[in-house]
Amino acid sequence: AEARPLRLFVALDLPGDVRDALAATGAAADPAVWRAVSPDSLHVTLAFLGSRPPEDVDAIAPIVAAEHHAPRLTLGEVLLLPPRHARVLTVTLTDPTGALAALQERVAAALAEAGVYTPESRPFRPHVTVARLRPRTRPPRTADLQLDPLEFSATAVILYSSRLGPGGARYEPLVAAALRS
Ligand code: 3AM
Repeated sequence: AEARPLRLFVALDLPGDVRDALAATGAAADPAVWRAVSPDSLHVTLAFLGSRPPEDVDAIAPIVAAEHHAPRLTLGEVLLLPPRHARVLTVTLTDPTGALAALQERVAAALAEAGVYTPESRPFRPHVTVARLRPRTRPPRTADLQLDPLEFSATAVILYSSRLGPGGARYEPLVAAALRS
C-alpha cells in the first residue's frame, strides 16, 4: 500500500525566552475569543508545502540543513490576520538586516527547484501565530495587547509535519538544522 501523504511546512525555530514572551501574549488575549497556541507549537512559517508524499522528505532535508547563519530579529507588533476578517492573532517580526527575507527566498527557491513547493505570489511577511479565533466567534477589530520589543537570534530551521486533530493541529519535527548566531 502507498504511504499516506504528509502535510509539510518549513519554519524557523525561536529561543525559549521568546517563545515564553509570545505564549504570554497569546494567553493575554481574551480567552472567550482566542485560543492561545501552546509554547512548543510557536514558529515562523517560511514555506507551507501542503500535502506531499513521504518520499519528499529526503529531497527537503538537505535544503533545511543548508542554512547556517541565524537571522537577528526583533518582535514587532501584535497584528490580526487577515486584516478585515481576522482568524489569527499574530506577532510580526522585524528583520532589520534583511537576513530573514534572504533566507526565506533561498529556501523557497530551493524547494521550488526540487519540485516540492509552489512559491506564493503574496509577499513574505514574517510573523508568529500566537492565538487562533475560536470557532463561531466574531473577530474583533483590534487586539489591544502590549509587547516587549525583544531582540533575538533564530535558533534552527525545521521541517514539520502537521497532523490535524480534534484539539487543533499538532506539529512533529521531521528534520531540524541548528543555526549559528
Ligand atoms: O503558523 P502560521 O500562521 O505562520 O496558517 C498555517 C500556518 O501558518 C499555514 O502554514 C502554517 C502551518 O500550518 N498554512 C496552512 N495552510 C496553508 C495554505 N494552504 C498555509 N499557508 C499557505 N497556504
